[in-house]
Amino acid sequence: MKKALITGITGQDGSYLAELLLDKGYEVHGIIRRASSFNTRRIDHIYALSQSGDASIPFFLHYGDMTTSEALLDIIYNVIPDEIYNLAAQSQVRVSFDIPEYTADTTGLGTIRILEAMRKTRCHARFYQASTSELFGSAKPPQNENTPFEPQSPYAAAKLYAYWITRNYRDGYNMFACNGILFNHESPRRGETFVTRKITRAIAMIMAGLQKTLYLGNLDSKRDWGYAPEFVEAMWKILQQEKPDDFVLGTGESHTIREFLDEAFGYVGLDWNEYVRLDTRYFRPTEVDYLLADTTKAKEVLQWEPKIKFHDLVRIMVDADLESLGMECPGEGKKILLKNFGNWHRWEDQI
Ligand code: NDP
Ligand code: GDR
Repeated sequence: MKKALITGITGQDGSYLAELLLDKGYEVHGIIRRASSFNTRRIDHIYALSQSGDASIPFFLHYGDMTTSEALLDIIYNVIPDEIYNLAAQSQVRVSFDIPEYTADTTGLGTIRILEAMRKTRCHARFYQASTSELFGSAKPPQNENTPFEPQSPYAAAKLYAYWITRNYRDGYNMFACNGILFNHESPRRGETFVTRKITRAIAMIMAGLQKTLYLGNLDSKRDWGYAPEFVEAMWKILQQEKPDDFVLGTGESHTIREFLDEAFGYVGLDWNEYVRLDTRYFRPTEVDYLLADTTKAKEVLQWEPKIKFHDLVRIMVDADLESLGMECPGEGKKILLKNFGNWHRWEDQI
């Protein structure tokens, strides 16, 4: 049985990746950080299954923090993983302007702490680094593996360090270390402060009569939004290749925030102009205007191409947020998931 270690397992991607790897027969270990309130809601259903005595759910959690090596080293030494997925990060771009030093520590130095822990413990695991389209910043679209990086935030600058140190350890120490340069990917488990989820959650709250106004920032930036479960599958594929390499992953479709509002509010028959107000707090000192993935390499080498694009993604997210408030949903998103993946809440339904 292969063993995988996931940092950031309590996040959107970590939770989907844990499910995928368990489905593939892996023993899954995850690093969580101590908090005064519960931060495991995205993986509680997996934990519950693992506690039920079902031997097919080998799932283990360890306390650690990316800002210090102490636990990271011990965990890697004791678990001896075959694959490490480094997903932990202070991942909010706007917030990185408020806490740049902490962001550099977690998102940038956190990566070297894992790589050094691997080196010191002679761990030969394959290593995946969660790199990002934010690295491209103001570079002209479409962006691919050869596009020069022009980071536009403390978050992106920290990820730039992580990207290069991953390549450096690959070249210098012959490690199987890879970067997945992922464009935005969303889901019903997306953090509530990211713009897509903020919008779909607000729609559900408005429909339920619990919210009247949605405050947003820049509506003109363009993003290439995909569906997170498909992207974690590509992370795994990257580590199954014969040689370590870096890959851009996205949908090849880009839309403005305005278009997301049109699509999401339109889906439930509302006009967003009646609810959305601008709040300068959500503007960034420097913005990334236009991201659009050129995924030629991923298609050719990984044979990976996402099925879910903008139109379907919006429906999946709005349906899920309406359902989570106990509201009736139009149901197109549910149908899309059933058609493409044969399920709706696959893992949650097993509890
Ligand atoms: P989330 O913000 O949902 O999850 C981040 C994870 O990192 C959480 O588990 C969080 O723990 C953990 N974390 C944060 N700080 C620390 C710390 N100091 N020590 C230990 N753990 C910490 O991110 P996503 O799942 O969306 O993204 C996963 C990774 O991929 C991130 O690195 C992100 O930057 C990157 N990425 C994401 C993209 C996207 O569109 N989603 C696109 C490209 C890259 P807690 O739950 O306790 O906060
Ligand atoms: P991003 O995602 O910065 O692309 O980073 P986010 O959803 O935060 O912003 C996307 C765009 O929407 C604009 N925007 C707002 N954003 C937020 N969060 N809140 C608002 O109210 C709002 N109004 C407008 C932003 O200005 C921006 O242009 C995400 C994260 O997951 C990163 O970790 C990851 O690396 C990148 O995607 C790829």
